[in-house]
Amino acid sequence: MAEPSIWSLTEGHPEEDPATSIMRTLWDQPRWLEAYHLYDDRGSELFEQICELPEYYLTRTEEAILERAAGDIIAAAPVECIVELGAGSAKKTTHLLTAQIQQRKTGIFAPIDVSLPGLILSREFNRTHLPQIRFHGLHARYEEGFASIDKNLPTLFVFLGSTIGNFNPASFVRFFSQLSDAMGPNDFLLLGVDRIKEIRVLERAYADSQGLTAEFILNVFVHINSLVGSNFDLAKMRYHSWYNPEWQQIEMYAVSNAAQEIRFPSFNTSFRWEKNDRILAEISRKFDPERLQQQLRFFDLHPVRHFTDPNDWFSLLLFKRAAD
Ligand code: AVJ
Repeated sequence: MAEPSIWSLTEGHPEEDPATSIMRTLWDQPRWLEAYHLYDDRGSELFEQICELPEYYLTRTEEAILERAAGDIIAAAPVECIVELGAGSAKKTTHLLTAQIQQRKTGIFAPIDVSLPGLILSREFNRTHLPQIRFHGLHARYEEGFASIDKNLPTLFVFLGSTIGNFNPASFVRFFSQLSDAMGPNDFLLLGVDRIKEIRVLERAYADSQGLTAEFILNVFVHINSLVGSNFDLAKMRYHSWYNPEWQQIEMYAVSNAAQEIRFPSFNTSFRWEKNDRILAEISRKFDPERLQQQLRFFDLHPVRHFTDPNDWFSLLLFKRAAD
């Protein structure tokens, strides 16, 4: 019997389950949500549409850098396997896989994602366009996926799209500790990060004229209702975002239009969501690449190369894991 090409690790894992995460962070002060809840099927679809928006420069800027740098990156990282974290439909990674085939004939591609439709698209794309690459999808959260990675296989970990910007300082540290532990000596990490820049450019990217970003952010409450049976009502809330210069991050909120009772029947509890009170649904941190390179030394990740675009808006950073 053939092995499945997409493995699911979402059942029976020791990590906190989504409902518990929601019930924990909504009772925190200020109320907030972990970003992965945004990526249900609808959310993932909306995010793919956001990537096409004229205001949302991140995706196309990163892809242009990657297109140009893929050959250099693969040459600098002699690996057999490419693990992509939060891959989505993994369109951008095609540049790396193509360079891998050109330079080494074969390879393994192991995308990890919490959303299944993207993995399925990516598998189809692989089957038709990159038959020299063995596909091994993992339907899981990153931390769960790490456990099943073979440390003896020379691997390039790829974390693109400035997804790292979703992590607050505590999750940032946890993420890089776990990632660094999962990496074998001499493995590589390619990290795509959005850079600190003019506030107007930043704010426009998260307040598009079509209202897609608002729809994406508020959709998380539809998803939460279906997960925990709560009564969030999209007609009684609005989207608000701004760039917090002190924390160097875009903050994306749902704001209550009127005092309302939010009930969680299966947990036998509720809270009063006062008019104009906010729930922080997502943060998107912006980075200084040199400073980030310094910070990641703490996790035994050493800078190898830095690629950017003509505007210095986005950076692709290549790191090498130090041998223990
Ligand atoms: C997927 C986390 C990189 O922060 O720019 C886009 C998510 N949210 N528009 C970002 C997002 C609203 C995106 N990341």
